[in-house]
Amino acid sequence: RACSLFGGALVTPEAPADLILTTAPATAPAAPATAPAASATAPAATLAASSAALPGSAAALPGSAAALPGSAAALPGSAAVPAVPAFASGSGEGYRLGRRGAATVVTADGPAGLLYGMFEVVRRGEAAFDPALPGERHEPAFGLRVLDHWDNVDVHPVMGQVERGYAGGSLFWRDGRLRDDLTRVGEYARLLAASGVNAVTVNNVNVHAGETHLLTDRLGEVAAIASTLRPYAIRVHLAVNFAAPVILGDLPTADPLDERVRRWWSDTTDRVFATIPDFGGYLVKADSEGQPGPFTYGRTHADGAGMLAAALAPHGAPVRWRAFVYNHHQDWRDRSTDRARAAHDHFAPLDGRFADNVILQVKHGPMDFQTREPVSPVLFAMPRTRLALELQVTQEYTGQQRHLCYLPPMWSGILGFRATGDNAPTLAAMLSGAPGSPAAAGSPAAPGSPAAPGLPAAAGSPVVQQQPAAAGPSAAASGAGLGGAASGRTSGGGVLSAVSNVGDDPFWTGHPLAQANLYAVGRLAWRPDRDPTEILDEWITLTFSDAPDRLRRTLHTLMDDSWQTYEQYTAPLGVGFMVRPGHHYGPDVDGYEYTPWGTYHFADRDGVGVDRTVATGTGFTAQYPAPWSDRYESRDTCPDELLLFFHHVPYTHVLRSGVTVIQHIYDTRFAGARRVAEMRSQWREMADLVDPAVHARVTERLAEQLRSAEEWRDQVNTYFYRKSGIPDAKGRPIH
Ligand code: GCW
Repeated sequence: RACSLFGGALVTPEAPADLILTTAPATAPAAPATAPAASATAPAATLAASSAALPGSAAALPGSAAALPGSAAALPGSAAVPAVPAFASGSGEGYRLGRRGAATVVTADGPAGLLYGMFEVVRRGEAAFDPALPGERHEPAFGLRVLDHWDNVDVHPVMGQVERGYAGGSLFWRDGRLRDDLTRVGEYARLLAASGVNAVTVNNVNVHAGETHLLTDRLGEVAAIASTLRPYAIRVHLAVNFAAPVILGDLPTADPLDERVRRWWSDTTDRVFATIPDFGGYLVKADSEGQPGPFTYGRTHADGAGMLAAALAPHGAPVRWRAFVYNHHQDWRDRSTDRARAAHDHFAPLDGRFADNVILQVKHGPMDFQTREPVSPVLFAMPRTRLALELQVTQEYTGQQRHLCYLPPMWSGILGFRATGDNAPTLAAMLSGAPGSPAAAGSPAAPGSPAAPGLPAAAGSPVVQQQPAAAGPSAAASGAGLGGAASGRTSGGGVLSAVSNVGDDPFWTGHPLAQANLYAVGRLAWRPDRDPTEILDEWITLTFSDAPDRLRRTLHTLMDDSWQTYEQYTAPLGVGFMVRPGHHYGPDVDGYEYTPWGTYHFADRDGVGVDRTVATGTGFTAQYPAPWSDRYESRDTCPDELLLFFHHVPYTHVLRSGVTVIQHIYDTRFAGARRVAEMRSQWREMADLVDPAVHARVTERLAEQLRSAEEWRDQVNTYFYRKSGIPDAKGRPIH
């Protein structure tokens, strides 16, 4: 039961066609319709198709017999599916949904579109069979929608089987080898396809010894995963070790300009494609946190990425090269080094020097997946480079799936950010080439929007426009292949990547409600302008079949603002971190203050925050284009929720809300912890409406969230009271 989240029961067989799935315009007469089944537990009604009504579709449906529960009987001929359907990432995924005669018809651009169209029908349930159903075209905004697993093959002594994994072990690997039984991987594929994801990276970007071999002698294990994912139009990607030619190839060097090295990569890559013809591409973390890279040989990242791109180009596949490069041996005494600057300092000068099939993958913020960060300036600094946005679904810094934290409101603010002015294209539009992103015109959107509770939107700054466009993203956004024009911005497609939050936990994600984050990331990759609340509503419908209004309302109450609640009791006003070093769970205000990682808050007796201004600080604000460079530079225009990211201010600095920084710290810590206590009682009342196992797991997590929120509240408040000597104006207990 816990396994059937957003796929769910869907089919009743052996009826005439109410539903036609086709890859070509349905020219054959539709079969007579029957009334949709009115069963509440099988909302998708009858799913049936005769071969006469489905020109070409039977052969085209990818692995459907095995893949779609209950559909085998309904989809004749699917046994003839070729072993490797011709999926190009991002191609053939669009479809039109509408009525034809008495049937609902999905007319897909290709095999993958059939699959996505079918899931759309499942999502809509009865409504998909409404005779008045309007015709609609659907296409993904992002052509490559990939989940990166930080899964280790061998259990890592510190990080375990899954680095930053909070949902048990890996779905793929166990104790140093591929799992014998990949049934769960197949179910995962269905779950991902239902959300719209089309690629998975099967191993950690920190590529240790065991994972390094996946590229060569252990490639069979990757091929087995690829076969399991393939029926759901999901391709496999591999994180590779830059030093592989030395480790695996017995070469004395991994220098990207050395001919032997280049040949090794090219031969090795040819073998990968001979084994897995629809292999998706490589992912590389180089010269970062101890991983090897081109710097060892005095080469640039463009050289390093170019070598892999050359090996992949004949196969039409990309290398995703991560921009997460910074000095992790920083000296806290050296105030001139600023980790936030690092990615831009390293990569912006290389704009225009990356090969066509290199995709530079950029974390959404300049630091590291904090609860609140501005959008990374790298995303606006490289017009001649294909860029991917990297989000983190796994909740490393947002409560580790013990805390309830629905992340799409954060992602929505990022995707809707307009860097170059209030009427400029959104980030999503820039990256995907899709013109239709949040609000074509109107109020500005800002990173870090919406404003945190207690903080009004800054004048002339952060209000996210989240109203969905009337139709899906335009045809220009249809995912083109990856081998085309130099810029992902103009060729259409684009890449949205996200670090997965899934493991072998029976609920997939540890916290059962964290499944909503996984679902939403796929949905936002199709339509970045969708309202997070609406996506949550969709997830509730699919997950809690028959959800009565009381449950639906409570889930919204618990989840809609849970990211802001988390922010309220953790690090204030965008300053970040303050977590326990190493595992990153729970409060430790000075935990990183004197470490080499470059993650400081600089609190002293007078004030707190990092001065990143041009005038007196590290100059980071200048990495943004106008007008945001100016807005961030000035305390008066910097959005309050990011104030301490950009400025060091006195505790008595008055925020737009009218309260001082110190009073804001106290007020929001108390409010956040209080809110968690309410959440716990609200959930308790759902006991009769939810599966007991799910209810029990969420109850246990909320108890821990409350304990932890109170710990955060008390440590942060006490710390700042001791530093500032300024008491809480409301006289509440501070220790
Ligand atoms: O946030 C940091 C994590 C590391 C991770 C790294 C990265 C996979 O703490 O565990 O390594 O980011 O993104 O490469």
